[in-house]
Amino acid sequence: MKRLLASLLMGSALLASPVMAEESLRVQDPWVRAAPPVAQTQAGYMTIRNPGSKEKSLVGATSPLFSKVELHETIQHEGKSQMRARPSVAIKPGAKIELAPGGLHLMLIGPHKPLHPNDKVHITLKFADGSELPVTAEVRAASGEKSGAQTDGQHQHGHGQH
Ligand SMILES: [Cu+2]
Repeated sequence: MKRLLASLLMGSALLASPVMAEESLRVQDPWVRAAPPVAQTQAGYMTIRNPGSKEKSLVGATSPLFSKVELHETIQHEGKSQMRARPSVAIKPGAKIELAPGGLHLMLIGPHKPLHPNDKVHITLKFADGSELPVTAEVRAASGEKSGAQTDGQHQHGHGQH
């Protein structure tokens, strides 16, 4: 986790662009689920906190490794799990949104190359106010989920649960 924070901080220092009002947003634990090479979509997950005083609205994302990125939500409809696109997701001041298996996620569409566990995926989050936030996600096997609905808690990680 220390290493992750360090790289996030470095990332924002390198990107000293004019539009940095979104610096107040904090992204935690960004990861992309590994998929078989034939898969045309992969899901991206993370937690985004807004410690600022203004609501932020996530409206999309891009990645150089994928043709397109959409904002999706998995919902239960008549007993079946379905995905639907979301045009935006609001993050209220002092609140957070969780992109996690079984709920909100980034749908990464059309991979330009196969990705393997531990690969890094650069993703740029886009907000309604025109600001952008660069994120580096790590590719993990599905079994590498830390807090997903499909794990049973038997995985041990050095940094405690919050
Ligand atoms: Cu999806």
